[in-house]
Amino acid sequence: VVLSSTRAGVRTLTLNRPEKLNAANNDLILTLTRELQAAGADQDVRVVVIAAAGRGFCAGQDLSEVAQPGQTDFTAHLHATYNPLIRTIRTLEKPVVTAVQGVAAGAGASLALCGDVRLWAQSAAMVQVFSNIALIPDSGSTWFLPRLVGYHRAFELMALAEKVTAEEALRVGLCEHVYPDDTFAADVQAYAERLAKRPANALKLTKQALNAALSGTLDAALDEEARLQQLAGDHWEHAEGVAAFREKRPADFRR
Ligand code: LHQ
Repeated sequence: VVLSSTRAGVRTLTLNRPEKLNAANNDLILTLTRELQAAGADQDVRVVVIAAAGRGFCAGQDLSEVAQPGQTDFTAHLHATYNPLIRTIRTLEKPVVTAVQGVAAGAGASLALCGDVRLWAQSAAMVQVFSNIALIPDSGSTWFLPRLVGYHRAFELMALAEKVTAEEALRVGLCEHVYPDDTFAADVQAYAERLAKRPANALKLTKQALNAALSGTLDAALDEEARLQQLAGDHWEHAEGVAAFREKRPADFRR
């Protein structure tokens, strides 16, 4: 259900249930979570890409595998599957790129949004589809979306389940770049390789600082910066960056 490959420090995890637009069943969610944890622990992996096979990115919960309405323990299901997945991505000590090449719906939209970098193909789209089946957005969408587009656009997208095109996504900040469909995989790999050449320890601490800052006060963020800056400054990467600057050469952070 999830394919894994590694090239030039980039681990690509590909959702692989294309006939169902990569709708998420337990197997897919738990396998992806395990693969992310393995990538986090692998010294050779500097960047993780979550990609998808076929014409959809992820259609959210596989609706053919949920129990009859009224008989599902949604709270337990979220705690056991989607919530650990989203937490794993947000706490992974490496950049996670979500490469969205088709429709990202429901929990699949949440997954698309929660990457550190979000790259979309021209034909990609996001739908906060939950209200179509009279559920509420989950898997982090209620946290991410209003921070990206503001409360009101988030509410409208959630209430009406309208498709957001790649053009709008780029304009409003739901993704960082949009690439042509036919070169998408190569463009994603090239972007991820650029990221893989950056200082891994500094990016790890940057992710940690940003995550803390997003849910804290300015005072707390200033304190956290001061704490984490020590960890960055004491690392060999900092010495290499400064030496490279003085010697007027590119820094080599890949050790
Ligand atoms: C699917 C699905 C799907 C199964 C397309 N399941 N087969 C968390 C906790 C617990 C429970 C509930 O949920 C959650 C969080 C959630 O994610 S709730 C939201 C669940 N997802 C949806 O409601 C999305 C349902 N799908 C759609 O609205 C459309 O399929 C989208 C907008 C994703 C794509 O539309 P199209 O491009 O027109 O494709 P399609 O509808 O023709 O789908 C292609 C095939 O994929 C089709 O199968 P078939 O055998 O007819 O070819 C669909 O049945 C299947 N599929 N989504 N979630």
